[in-house]
Amino acid sequence: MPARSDKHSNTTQLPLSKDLPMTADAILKDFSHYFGHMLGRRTISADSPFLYQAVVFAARDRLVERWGKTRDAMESKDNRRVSYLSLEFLMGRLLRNALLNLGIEDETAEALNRIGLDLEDVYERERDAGLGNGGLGRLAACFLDSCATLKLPVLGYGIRYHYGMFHQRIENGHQLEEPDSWLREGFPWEIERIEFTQAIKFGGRSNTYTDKGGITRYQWVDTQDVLAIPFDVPIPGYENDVVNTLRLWSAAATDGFDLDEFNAGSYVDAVAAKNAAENITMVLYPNAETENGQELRLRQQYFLASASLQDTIRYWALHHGDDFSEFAEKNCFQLNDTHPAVAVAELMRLLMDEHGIDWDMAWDITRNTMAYTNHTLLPEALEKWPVSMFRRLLPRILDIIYEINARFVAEVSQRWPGDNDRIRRMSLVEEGSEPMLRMAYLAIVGSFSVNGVAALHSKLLREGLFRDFADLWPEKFNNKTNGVTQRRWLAACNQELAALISEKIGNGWITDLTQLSQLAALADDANFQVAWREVKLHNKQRLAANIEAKTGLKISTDSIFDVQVKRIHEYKRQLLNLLHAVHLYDRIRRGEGEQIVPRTIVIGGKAAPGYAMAKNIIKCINNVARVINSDPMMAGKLQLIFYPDYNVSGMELICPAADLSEQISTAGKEASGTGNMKFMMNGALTIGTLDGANVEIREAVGAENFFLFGLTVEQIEALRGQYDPQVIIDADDDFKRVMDLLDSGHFNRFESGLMDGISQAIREPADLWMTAADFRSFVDAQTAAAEAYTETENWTKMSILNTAASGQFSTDRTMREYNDDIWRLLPIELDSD
Ligand code: 26Q
Repeated sequence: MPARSDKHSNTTQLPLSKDLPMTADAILKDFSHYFGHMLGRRTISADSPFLYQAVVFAARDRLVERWGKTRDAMESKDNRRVSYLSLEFLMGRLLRNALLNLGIEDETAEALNRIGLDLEDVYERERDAGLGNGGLGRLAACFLDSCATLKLPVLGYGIRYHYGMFHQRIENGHQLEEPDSWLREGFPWEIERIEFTQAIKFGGRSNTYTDKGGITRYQWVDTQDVLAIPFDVPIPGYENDVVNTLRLWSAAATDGFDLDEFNAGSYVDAVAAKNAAENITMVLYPNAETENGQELRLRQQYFLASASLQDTIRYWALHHGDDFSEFAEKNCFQLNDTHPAVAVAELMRLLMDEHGIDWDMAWDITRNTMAYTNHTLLPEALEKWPVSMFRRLLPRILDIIYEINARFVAEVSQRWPGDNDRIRRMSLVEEGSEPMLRMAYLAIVGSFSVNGVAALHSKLLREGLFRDFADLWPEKFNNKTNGVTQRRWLAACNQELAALISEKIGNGWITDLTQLSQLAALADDANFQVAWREVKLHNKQRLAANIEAKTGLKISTDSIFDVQVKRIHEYKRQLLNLLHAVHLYDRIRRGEGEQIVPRTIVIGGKAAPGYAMAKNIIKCINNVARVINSDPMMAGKLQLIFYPDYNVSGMELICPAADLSEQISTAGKEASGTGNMKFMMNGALTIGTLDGANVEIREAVGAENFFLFGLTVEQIEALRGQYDPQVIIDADDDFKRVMDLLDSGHFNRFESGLMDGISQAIREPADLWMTAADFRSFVDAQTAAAEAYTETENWTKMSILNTAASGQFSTDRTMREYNDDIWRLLPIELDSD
């Protein structure tokens, strides 16, 4: 390859040697080199972390070659690119996915086989990269996989937290949080790029001066700077030689960090103070949507936004110097919720203060590059920051937000003269004793696109939460229904089903999931049904073994696997699921055991450490589980399992094994859901409300293949104010018995008062989640599901039809829609194409 140079930089490139072969021989040779020479180990024992690391290095070499070629292809074209800004990337394990996408899973397994090792054991050695809380973070990870597969030039920007999502341990039924030191044995996928380090400003004050041309300019001075060091993770596309990048920023103190200021005390204290800087990327906030206002969290947000924007501008300057006239045509920043929304003001600052651009042009550029995705309908979850905190931490950014707001308010009053109420509602600053900045409004005002994540959610955003803004700028608002990547969520995690499907319809579905619709023609085929059931049984056996290893409980694979796994939150209504479990327990105890279809209820998920009600729900589930699982009357009929430390790897075992997927949130509260899609793809039937993407799932698969229950959004809203749960309970014998059992102390013999909180929550007329309102229709839908399960052939048919109808829930489709409507990117063209 010829050395290449650039207009604004004088770099040349090291020519790469010949491509590494993708054979078992070559992989074994590289593995041996890394294990023996680089890591300096001789003893091969199955549980050594170095084995795993050496396998990764052998795979990474092959990724690095393709990575370089992808970068060359992008740089030679100067095409438009997208930066996906997200505080969370919930990647999980990377090895199986990388080998699958590189097309060398068999070769690697063969190489390891020759030295008596099992690739599956090596996979198990990898720790989850748990850099996210749940849906929003996992969505970002699925997006990266699909963008690389579609060859879209999308760069993920995130934070390299030292501690990811906490590990959940259950002790006496309580959740205990343990730190996730996922980096302790190293993260062999990453490459540190110290050459792209950026300095991030905090504190200080904003200062004006007059430049040579007599123009007033602003400077942010006397700051305490923190360094942002990027670590790159390769993101391979599926068998297409594209490797995209996830760039994760890590904080470090500057060399001269504050030594002057702290020298007054002592040198050792001053050096210790460096810790404060490095704290920024220490830990992922494991928050519930509603916990807000922590200063360190705001530092994280600004740190990510500033580092990523500076990195983009650094790259821009390589090719364009200080000419920003085409910047907006060539760049787009997708904001994953409001978490990085401060980027709107930071881009303004960089363009004006550091590159001398005037307000109007800077604003034009900003508004044409930023796009915002909303992920919540809960009004209390909208991010707000105290103005006072901004003034202290980010004074120059606050100036800019005030100026954006002044101009925006002028625009609103021109459109609706005298409508002061509207101005107060729409202002970026919420007035009050402690004035607050409304980050969602900043994101809307500063973006050219605002999208929701499911059809219903986007409609409710336009008509409810963001109605004033949709009146002003209807063209900004759009929907992009979420998806999941079928490479991880079917091909990799359910290899037996994947093989069965490919045997019948070929493997085109791996890159075109709509091809699964061809399975519908086989839904009645008796032989195919037998094979389909056999795969499900194997997956249930695999999960049963995993549950036994984790909890010591043996579960029956003949029973319906009825699964609800997701973060614990009142709106997701794990409590409703628990009420049903208690109802089944009560029916069996009152002698209806013969009529009960054997069922194993699995509930898993983490509670935010500060969310007392969610933690109490976990404790109550565990208490009820202990009573049910130790009652001989329940044997062979009913089991209740709390799955501890639910995470991405857990879901990879759970979703292939599920028969019934619980998607039971209060209508109008779950923005989309993505677990619902993973279950459907793997042949589970859904029991669910008309909420989030459930609506589209039901439309796709047909009402007859979906167990619908519960009030609609409209009915929920109509009921508010006159909701009386006690009347509902009193009118329903089954419900009354369930509540009596909860209140009697039956599940908390030596823990008096334990159930009071949840019992009161269910009886509370102001209960936002209206659990009692949906009890009866939920129980009826569960009965219908159980009956349907006993008709084995028809159940199998419905299961096949669910997989067959899941084609539209691929993130490949989602990414195409983002690209058609928002990003408008051209695919990367490799030399080999
Ligand atoms: C807030 C304040 C302080 C610190 C952290 C946070 C915080 C962190 C994570 C707030 C929200 C989140 C995560 C939200 C989330 O996962 N939302 C889910 O996004 C999915 C992808 O679009 C949807 O499918 C789910 O419906 C939605 O709940």
